[in-house]
Amino acid sequence: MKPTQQTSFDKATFQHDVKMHLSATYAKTEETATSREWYLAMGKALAEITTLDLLKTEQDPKIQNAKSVNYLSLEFLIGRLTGNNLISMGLYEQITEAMAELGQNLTDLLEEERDPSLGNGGLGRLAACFMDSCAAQEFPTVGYGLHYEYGLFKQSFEEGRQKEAPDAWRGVEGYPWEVARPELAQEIGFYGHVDVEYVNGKEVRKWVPGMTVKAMPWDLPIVGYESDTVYPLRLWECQAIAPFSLASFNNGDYFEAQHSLIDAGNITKVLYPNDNHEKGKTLRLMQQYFHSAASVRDILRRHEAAGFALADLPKQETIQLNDTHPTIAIPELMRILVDEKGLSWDKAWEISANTFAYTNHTLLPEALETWPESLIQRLLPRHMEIIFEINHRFLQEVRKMWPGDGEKQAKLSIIQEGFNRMVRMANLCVIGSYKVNGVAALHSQLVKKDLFPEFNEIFPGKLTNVTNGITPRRWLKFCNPGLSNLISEKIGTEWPAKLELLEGIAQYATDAKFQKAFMAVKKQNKQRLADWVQENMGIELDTNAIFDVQIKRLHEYKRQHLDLLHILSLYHRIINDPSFECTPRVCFFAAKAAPGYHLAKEIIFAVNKVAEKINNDPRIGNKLKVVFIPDYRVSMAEIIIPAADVSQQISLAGKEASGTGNMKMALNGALTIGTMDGANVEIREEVGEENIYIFGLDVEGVQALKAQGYNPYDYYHADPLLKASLDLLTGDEFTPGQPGLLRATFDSLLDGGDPYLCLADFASYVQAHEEMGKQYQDQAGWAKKAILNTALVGKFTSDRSIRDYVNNIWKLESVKR
Ligand code: KOT
Repeated sequence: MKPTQQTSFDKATFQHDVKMHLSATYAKTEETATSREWYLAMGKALAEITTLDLLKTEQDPKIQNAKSVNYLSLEFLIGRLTGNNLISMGLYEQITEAMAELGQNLTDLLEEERDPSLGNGGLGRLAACFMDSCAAQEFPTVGYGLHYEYGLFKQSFEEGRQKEAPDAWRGVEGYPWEVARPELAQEIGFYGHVDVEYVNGKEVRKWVPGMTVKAMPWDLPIVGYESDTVYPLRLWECQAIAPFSLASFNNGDYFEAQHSLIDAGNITKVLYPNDNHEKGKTLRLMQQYFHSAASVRDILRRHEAAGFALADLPKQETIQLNDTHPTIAIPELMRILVDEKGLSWDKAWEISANTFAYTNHTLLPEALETWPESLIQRLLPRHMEIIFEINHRFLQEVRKMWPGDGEKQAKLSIIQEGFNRMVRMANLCVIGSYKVNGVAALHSQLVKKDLFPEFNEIFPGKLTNVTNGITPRRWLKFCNPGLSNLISEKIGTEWPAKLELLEGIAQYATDAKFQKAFMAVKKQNKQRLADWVQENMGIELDTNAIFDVQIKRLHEYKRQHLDLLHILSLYHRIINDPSFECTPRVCFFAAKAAPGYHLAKEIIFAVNKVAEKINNDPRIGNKLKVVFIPDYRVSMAEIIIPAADVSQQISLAGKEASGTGNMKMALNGALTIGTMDGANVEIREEVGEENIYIFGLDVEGVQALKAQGYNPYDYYHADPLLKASLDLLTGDEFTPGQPGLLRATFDSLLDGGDPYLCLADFASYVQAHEEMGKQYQDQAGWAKKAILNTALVGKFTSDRSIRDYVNNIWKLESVKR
């Protein structure tokens, strides 16, 4: 094992530091401090250790001279840091003891931390897992994101309807793990015009911004697992440049002077709550440019400080774009190289196009970003010129490849023609990057075949796959200590860093003693979740029931309403068919809907209303319960995932790029019921088809059905169980005295055309559930399958994803400290 903090930890010093922070930072004595203040003081004391290691890593010449990856993402859904960092630092036990001696219970203190919810869902969480894996394997990395004042909204339910509240994740006291780096602040411009000068007969164009703000970086420590390596997650906060309009201040117009402050603060005020959907708001583009510009400048600053020539940028740095959200970094780098550094266009392009790489996370048309040309022109006039130039040169290549083919040109052009001309960010990304990857094998195939077939021809070899992964430190070792200990007893303690080793427990899949122990851990985890539900929602659950879980953003393509239809079918059969037997189950949902996504909110309402009725209906008893857990977030996932028996991954085939919740639950011993979509396909390959329940149409089946003309009424009329289930939504069964309240969901599935083919997949979904329910009655058989799921999903460690990026895209070396 590598030397870690563990070896140099001094308990007395640490305890002294905690007490010092309690009094000096939080103005409390040991007697008056609350749990929250103890947590804050402990966090500060720990952060002192990691900040020191962050600076040492940053200043290590080996790191400065090595090639680094810069991960640019508008979202990093990191979750609470304290527990995870303690595990990485190897200090969990020592700190438990140190705090106990101060009269504090570590588990309780960890509960005081608010989740930094600086992301919406899969894309942001992936960025967080990737940071963890880069640090664990010591691949030099800087994560660049935004320091939102408010993270993803807090969700509550009022009469079953979603309500949103702001998420002030830093509290009034600030977040103990973050440290401001004012010496690294940048100035970022917006608006203005382009000046043209002639120097030695050469045209020099220069952007003169009309407004300037300050980008203040805050570093969060990303601690390498069992190593002293700490990389920064650098989050930019927008501030006004001080002194703000001194003139108007002195004129006594205090409020006028405050204006610039308020406007500047707006840019990083709040995370946009859209997942897999782009709304095209000006402030969002400002966020994107602010993030890109500050990050690119910081990268160049580091590069130049280490003494490297600009021409060597691709040798020293790679910039990974997490979807198209930071695409404007491409014209920004070009602008700096050409306008500020005086490089020729060709030289600048060679540097830029060999520095950027782009990850695509979605095929959904509504999520593919386009921005009005007029908006970019106004906000970033020089960038628009550069985009035109990139496009002009690229279209020459297109004409060479497909002479006279106007259609191809129109399709591949960065500019989408029309009354309002739009800039297609994905096209700019593909043209301006040296590699483009999808996030699961199936998704990457579809990227090549359906999304960018012509780009795949014109740039052979550029499009590739890196299957997503999850960090086993947070998603097994930390969140499921029971299972972790059981695994370590059998195969030792190296598995969190080498997840392939889990295969070593496959040999115990049929060992009755191990099966019992495995199921006992699952039972404990189910009890922990049941206790949470009892305490927070007042619903009593039986842990002998199947815990069936669908947790993810609410989106039609993810088909939470198909899950609801199945629940309605169970309700219908339990009540109407005395001979119907089913294994008792608890159906868990957790999901936030984008505040402007009407149907998604209606689906939440429908599930809540159905749950209310079912949970209180004596005819149903313990056979079926439905629990919609409010305010889904990373810390909630850490309780739900270890307790799952069944993992629902039921998106329409071809729509879910990868999914990562599927990996987390399989790793924690849940059996997947899922479609042939995203990474489900690869999970099936790993665990074997007898250990997963696959149902529904595959991508070809979907395409064929759509081509033939899909009519949901055909299914509605042909299948009495489906009809009965759907019809339950039209009356007042779940909304007594108020018929029709759940119509929106019903309508979307019939008159609305059922765009995600729920009705087509219903029968095979019900059948898969039946088989699974029967299997659960055979606990030994179930345990075998569950153990094999845990044992065989080692591929999905994000360490492997990162090694794929390193070997196939980033081409960099690990640097041991
Ligand atoms: C959001 C806005 C625009 C474009 C894409 C997104 C997006 C995609 N947000 N989350 N995703 C998910 O990314 C995950 C990580 O790759 C995938 O596992 C998941 O399938 C995507 O839906």
